[in-house]
Amino acid sequence: MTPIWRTTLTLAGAATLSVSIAHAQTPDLSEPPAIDGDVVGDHGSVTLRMGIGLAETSPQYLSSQYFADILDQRSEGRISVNIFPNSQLGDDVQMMEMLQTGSLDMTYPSSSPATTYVEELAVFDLPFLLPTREAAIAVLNSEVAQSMLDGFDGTGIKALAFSENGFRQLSNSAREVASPEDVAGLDVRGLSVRTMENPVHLSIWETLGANPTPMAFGELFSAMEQGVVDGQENPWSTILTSNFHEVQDYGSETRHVYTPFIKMISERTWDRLDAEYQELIQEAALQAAEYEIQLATEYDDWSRNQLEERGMQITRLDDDQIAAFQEAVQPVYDEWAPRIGEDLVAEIQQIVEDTMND
Ligand code: TK8
Repeated sequence: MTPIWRTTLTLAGAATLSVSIAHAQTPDLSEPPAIDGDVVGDHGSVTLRMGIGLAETSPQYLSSQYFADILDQRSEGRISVNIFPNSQLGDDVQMMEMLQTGSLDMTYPSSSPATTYVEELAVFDLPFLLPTREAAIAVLNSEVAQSMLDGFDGTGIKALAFSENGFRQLSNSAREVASPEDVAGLDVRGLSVRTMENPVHLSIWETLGANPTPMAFGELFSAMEQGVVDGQENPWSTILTSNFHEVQDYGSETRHVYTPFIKMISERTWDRLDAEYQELIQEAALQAAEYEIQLATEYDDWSRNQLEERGMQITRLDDDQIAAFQEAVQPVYDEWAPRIGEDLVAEIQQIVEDTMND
């Protein structure tokens, strides 16, 4: 499945020539870690249906395959996972609701739309809170993060593990963006930007003078293609593996938010499983999350370079330019930090600081 770029060259006085340029579909990726650990006892056959938002080339999908492989091998084929990519079963919000009713077993949404279940997760939506991947991972591994996962208890959803979606970058089809003023558009209208279904994200883009529209991820490509919105923000790997460059000319390396993914299972499904199967699924979720972070890391800059190669104009922002964005979104902190909890924000900031001082 090599993606092919078809370019039509018209040679003077000659027939039209169609040239295909093959692009690598993935970077050089680490092999998944060897699967070890005992085979679990026979507690019957189980098939888990798992819906995800992203495409088959994404770290989200590739790590989900690894998750499925661990369960397959360590149960001698008794636990199988069917992965449904590309939001084909629904978007993040819908799939979480399906977990609650038991009509879907597993999903892997961003934390942002999950704030309706666990409000504290909104701390991840605060702009420029997590400056480096190292800091982000330290937060994901912290006790305070674990208590957010525990916060799902009783919602009908069991949250198994955090993983990485990644640093979000702005893309759009209207103009180059290097400053908050470019977002707001001084002489022209502000950019219309699709956001995740999350109030902090709405607030970020409103504050920057954009015209934000919350929308399901699965509807985004055609919304951009039809010009319903000018742009969106997601990690480079998502922009690439979702082919957004086909409908987006400009990218800006804003890194304005780092959002995690959360691997989830329906409590109805969970409660039906034997304890030994539960333990295996929990362990596999953590191993797959770790592998995904590695894949996402390998994808990140590579994806940006691929996008550039495929014709997207990418604007890299220097420290001063990032600082200008940071300053512009300060009102988002003033509004949201008290609502999310000043103590929680301070606790996360402390973890970040500790990683910077190491
Ligand atoms: C995929 C989503 C997506 C997220 C978004 O299901 O909605 O923009 O970043 O990747 O979780």
